[in-house]
Amino acid sequence: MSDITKSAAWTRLETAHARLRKQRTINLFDAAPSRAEDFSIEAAGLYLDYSKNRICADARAGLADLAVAADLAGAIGAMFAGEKINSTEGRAVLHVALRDFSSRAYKVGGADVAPLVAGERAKMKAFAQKYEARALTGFSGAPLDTLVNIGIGGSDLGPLMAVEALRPYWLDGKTAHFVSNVDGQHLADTLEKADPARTLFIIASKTFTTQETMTNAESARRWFLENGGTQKDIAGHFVALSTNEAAVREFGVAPENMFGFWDWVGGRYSMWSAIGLSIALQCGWDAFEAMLKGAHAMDAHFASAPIGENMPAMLALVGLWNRNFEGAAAHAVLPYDQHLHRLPAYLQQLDMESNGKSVMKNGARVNCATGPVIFGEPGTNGQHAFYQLIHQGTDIVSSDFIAAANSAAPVGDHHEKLLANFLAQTEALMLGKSEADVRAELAAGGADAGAIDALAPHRTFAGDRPTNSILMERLTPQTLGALVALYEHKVFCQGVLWGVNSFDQWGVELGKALAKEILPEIAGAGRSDPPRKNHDASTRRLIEKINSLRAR
Ligand code: G6Q
Repeated sequence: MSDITKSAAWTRLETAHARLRKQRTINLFDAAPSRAEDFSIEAAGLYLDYSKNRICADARAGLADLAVAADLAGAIGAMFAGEKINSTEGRAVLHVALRDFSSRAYKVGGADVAPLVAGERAKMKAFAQKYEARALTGFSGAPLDTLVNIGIGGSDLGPLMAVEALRPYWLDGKTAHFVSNVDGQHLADTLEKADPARTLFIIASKTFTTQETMTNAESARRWFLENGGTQKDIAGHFVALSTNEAAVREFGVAPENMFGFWDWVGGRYSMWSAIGLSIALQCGWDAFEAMLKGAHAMDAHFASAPIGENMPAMLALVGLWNRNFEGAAAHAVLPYDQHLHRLPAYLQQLDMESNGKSVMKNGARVNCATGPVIFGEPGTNGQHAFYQLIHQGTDIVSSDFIAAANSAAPVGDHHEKLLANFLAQTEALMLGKSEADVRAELAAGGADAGAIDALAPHRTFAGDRPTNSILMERLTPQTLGALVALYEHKVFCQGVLWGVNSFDQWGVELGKALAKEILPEIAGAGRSDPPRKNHDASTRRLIEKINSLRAR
């Protein structure tokens, strides 16, 4: 690992940027007639067009040099080889093993983990098939057909996003709910709709110690016991997804109802493991397996394609260009697909928890900006909300536009309109609108000179706002798997380039510890005269205020 800002490639990129910043992106198309083709990549059922970013062939060559300087190819090899690349936690990072159905070995500490993966997958498959066949019955003898997944962060966002994305694949008569927030309203609102006799609770927690999840799990168990279930019925209504067998047993879930995974599966990379059980139950095993295979197709491309033709690597490099050279501190994810409405939230965690770091693996401070702020909403909704800032704000925001050419639910000409918007936005963001064009348009509309002078600055768009377009034939389990794997590898590549560890999350751990410390100071259930700790004056006063409001 080296500091890329000290490399010759970085200097080359600075020179390229000084030249490019005076140019219009559209002029790069005039200079290179095959640009749209040259600046696009097709892999695993996805098509990426990155030609609407302000980079030229020389800048792209500089980015490829940067990948060499950071030994990106070596890092990809190290990940697939099971090396302990999560250095601060001493762990391998092998989510790619979870979606490989070949006989390839994945070694962790010398032992092949592929048979473990296959064994757990077989157990999940048998369970999912029983659920699909309505052969899992509850305490009344009725089939279980409602699942409540209790988990948070990596044990919630991926499965929830995928279940929403695969709505057309939902099995008849099945319902899935996701409870994550420790705010009791989340659980209460969910259980209001649930019939205990038909409900399967899935307690999803890698550590099985997370405060929010364990609190929700205990309250769910209490609700179950107060609403017709008995202690002996728990075995048939509660399953656990975890790496912590002892804690699962202590909670009261029998080992046969536990689906395991391993420390080399990071929380935010875990939807392919047992953590994805809710996807397999709600959408069927075949859809879950197809999603894994779609991700594997992207893995195979990622592991073998040269950097210049490698979709995740190029998405990462272009993202780095926008972040470090164009100064884009925020990146929007804009799926033109309602079923992908949780994708921005999912990617927020994937990207910001992975690369929201300011020291390199060797402990030295980074010398350039790292992960951007990720946000987004489905198009076209976002167009009527925050796109204004992307078009005309003072900051550069880069964006990914994602669409399927065909709809899973064609209604009239809705999809054509959706696609027209998808295309119009990226074109407008690149082209902008010159003041001369605005003036001509106003004049043609009959505006007088005074009105033209007053309005022209407001209606002028600078353009050159960088965008990527990601297109697929349709959103299926395969293309969803490929899309998520694309982003996982993009984030990995950027982490390698910036020299940070993308696989730890000390900020999350801090939050977990702090909330536990402060809990005894909140007046509530059986607590009075709470102890005072050495807080700052603002926090102390807020605690007093909360406690006095709760005492009324
Ligand atoms: C993910 C993070 C974090 C984690 C949650 C839930 O990479 O580590 O989001 O997934 O804190 O943790 P548990 O699964 O252990 O409950």
